Amino acid sequence: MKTLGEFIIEKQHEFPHATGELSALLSAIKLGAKIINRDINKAGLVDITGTSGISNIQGEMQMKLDVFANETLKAALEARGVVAGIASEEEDKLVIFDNQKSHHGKYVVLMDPLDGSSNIDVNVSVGTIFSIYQRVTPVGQPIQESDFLQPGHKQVAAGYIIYGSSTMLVYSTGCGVHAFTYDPSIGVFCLSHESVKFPEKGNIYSINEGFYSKFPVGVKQYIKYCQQEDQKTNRPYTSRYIGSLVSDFHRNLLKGGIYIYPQTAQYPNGKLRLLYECNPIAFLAEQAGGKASDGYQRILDILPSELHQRSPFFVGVTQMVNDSEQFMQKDSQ
Ligand code: P6P
Repeated sequence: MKTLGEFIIEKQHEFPHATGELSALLSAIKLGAKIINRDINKAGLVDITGTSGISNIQGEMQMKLDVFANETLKAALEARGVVAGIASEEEDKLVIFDNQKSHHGKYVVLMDPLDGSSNIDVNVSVGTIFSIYQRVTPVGQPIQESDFLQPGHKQVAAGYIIYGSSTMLVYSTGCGVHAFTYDPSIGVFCLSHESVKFPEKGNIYSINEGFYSKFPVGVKQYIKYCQQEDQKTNRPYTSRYIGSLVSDFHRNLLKGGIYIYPQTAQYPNGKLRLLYECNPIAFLAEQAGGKASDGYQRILDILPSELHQRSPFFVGVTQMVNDSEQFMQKDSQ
């Protein structure tokens, strides 16, 4: 059994110039994940729409789990002194870590602390998504938005934690995708899937078909393609949609599939956030031999213009993303 901590250090030693700062950062995320996991498992006791009515030992009322997850990860990252600041779905603006040590941190982190949190009150799995960059402004000065508005291919590392039937941490530093399963009896993440790759072919498609009438024609045509009978290409595919990006992506990564959240009438630029949902998942997808686009261009090449901008998202088995792009591009001609 190899723990996440051992694996991180082992991988660090493969980089002669590694200073251990990224290892410290990943360990902070590991700590945050353990704390969030503990409270998610008590979710039945916490009224996620507000406070639980239960006060903790400091006499503070328990807070909504996604706010709790955000505060937990912020505190863990700030304490390590290697992160200069963060951007989060739970924060309108970027958060500069004000302590002296963090001013010299060379990394910034973007995160969705608890994606799919609306599923918690129906006991459906949810996730934390994180994305790590080296800052572009000089170390020692306060970070700026430009440190965060980098194209996704500049990511140093990315990953997610999925709080499901088991809790797993899945990440990549650009040398493959590795997955660790949490063993609560000893409080460690153990390596369970090394160098995860998408299957060559997939037959699962994940999309909220309730919005079918609002989808672009190319998406409608691709859905019909997935539903057609064709033995040679193993169609019809299976429709699976949990409504939690991390859960849908994780299943499709292991079993082979595509997840699509396209532009709709309600979300003309797509619903998912480019910086802390699409980019980290796209980074993992490519590291696992898959593909991620907005239907037309590579997600990781998009130059962001604002922290919370949205993007249409097509991610999964390369062949399946290619097929969907063909319908999108034919439709736009
Ligand atoms: P819809 C959760 O709110 C989320 O951001 C993703 O995790 C999920 O895939 C998607 O939105 C679900 O959106 O519109 O299908 O409920």
